[in-house]
Amino acid sequence: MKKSALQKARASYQPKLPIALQGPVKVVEGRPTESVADQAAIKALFPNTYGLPEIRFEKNATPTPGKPINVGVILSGGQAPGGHNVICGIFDGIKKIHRDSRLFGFLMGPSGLVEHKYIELTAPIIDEYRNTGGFDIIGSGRTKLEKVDQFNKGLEILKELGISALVIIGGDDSNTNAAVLAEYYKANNAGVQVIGCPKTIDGDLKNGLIETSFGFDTATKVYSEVIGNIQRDCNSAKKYWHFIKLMGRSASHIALECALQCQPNICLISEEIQERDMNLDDIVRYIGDIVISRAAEGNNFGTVLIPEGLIEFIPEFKRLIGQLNEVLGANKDKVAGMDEAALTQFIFDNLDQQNLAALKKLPANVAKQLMLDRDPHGNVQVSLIETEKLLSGLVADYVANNADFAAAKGKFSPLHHFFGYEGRCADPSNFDADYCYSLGYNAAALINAGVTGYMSSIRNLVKPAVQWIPGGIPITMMMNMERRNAEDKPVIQKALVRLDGAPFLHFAAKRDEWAHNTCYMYPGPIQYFGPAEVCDQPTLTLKYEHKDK
Ligand code: FBP
Repeated sequence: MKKSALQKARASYQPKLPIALQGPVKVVEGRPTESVADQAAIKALFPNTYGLPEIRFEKNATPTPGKPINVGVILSGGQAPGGHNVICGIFDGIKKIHRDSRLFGFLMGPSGLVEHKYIELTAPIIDEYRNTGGFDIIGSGRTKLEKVDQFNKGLEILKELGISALVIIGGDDSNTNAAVLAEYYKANNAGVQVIGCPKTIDGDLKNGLIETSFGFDTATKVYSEVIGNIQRDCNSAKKYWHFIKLMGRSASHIALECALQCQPNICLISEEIQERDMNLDDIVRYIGDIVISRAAEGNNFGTVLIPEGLIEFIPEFKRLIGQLNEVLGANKDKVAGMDEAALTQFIFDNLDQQNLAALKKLPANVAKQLMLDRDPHGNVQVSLIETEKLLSGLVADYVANNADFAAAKGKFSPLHHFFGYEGRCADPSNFDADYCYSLGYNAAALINAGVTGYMSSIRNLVKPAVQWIPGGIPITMMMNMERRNAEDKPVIQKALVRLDGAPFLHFAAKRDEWAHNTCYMYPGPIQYFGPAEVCDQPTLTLKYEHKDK
């Protein structure tokens, strides 16, 4: 395969490892853990993997002889920069334990395990993918691994290949499934350990012990570069309002991080909109009033960042989506064969008046999207909803009817962007390259320690990589019970933007100034080579959160 100059130079980058993982390790066990909520229910569902202690690895003076291990790996869900380095870290980690260890990659996500589709990841393959973006080494998929027959089908191939540990690299849903699988294999003495790794550009798989998910750093840096470029264009021509939707299925961490990096005129934070019980008209008024006041200063331009998941947080639409989920979840078999017209009618007949009114308020394409398109986890496919166009259209109507805007001879010319896929497969930043390699290497150490149902954890991430703290967190510790598809399920609690957290508070303190003055920042492209203060900086979210501690 022909390689670009950067690909060639980047291939030889040696990711930095925490000092504790650079040689033999010893396991330090913490106290038994509890789940974040619903302890009795989670304990009953995970009798074999509940309450396990946290684990920390420390440097050990004496090496212990290791045995060869066969390990399987799965990439699950949306791509995130650094996934290949997790796999490289696992490979190098298990080879360090014993040179006869082998790594097998299941193809196209969890379905590869169930359908017995795999390849052996050998050194030449691994070397092709070091420090590269994408998940193409084995592919990814969104099949939900949740049924006993899937677990048993998976076990057949694991046994056949002599695999005694499986690493699932995924987001909150996939790691929830990893915990369920770990419990099942433990309960059935299957002899297979299951380890999770925290992946998602959305940044919402984090808690007191998992500081960030991998990919968030690189993806937000890519988006911030482009937002900065748009802002410079916008400030040069001074004639467009740019409505920029940013990925992040539910949480607004990506939008918030990009706002901190770029200082746009407006950034909506879904969690705040929900907390303040703002409806669509309130949001339009908020944006419109800023457009009008900037027009009064002769500034008919600006930038608006919109989190992808916004619609689900506007209380009137959240209620609607909640009832849609209930109705469709409870009637799975009935609706399965319906055509679009029949399904629409079924939904209209089953929604209450308030929710029907909310649905009818939306333009036809958005309403259709809410009703018809779901992913395999039952989630609304928010990335397909064009909220940026919905909002700019409503803002155009709002300012057109405003006397001050007319008196100022204001102009409103919106342009639309959606940044998501542009960042998901970028070459990992130094931070993600190091973090991912460490997560993988650490997963190998967890396997060697004999544990199951743990998530690979690397902490102290605002410090240089050598000072990072490796270890493992029982996945059950992050769980609570939530309503999904009309059923109560144990799931990892999603980390939404905290309105009392330092990143949001910093943004909230500055946003009025950013709205009315033009304070744009231009972060520029990710730098892979150069001084650490340019190349190795973590996200501002991580920095502010650490200061908060
Ligand atoms: P994960 O939660 O699986 O990491 O996916 C993140 C994400 O990029 C979201 O931001 C986005 O809503 C979704 O994937 C889009 O997924 P797809 O490309 O499968 O439609």
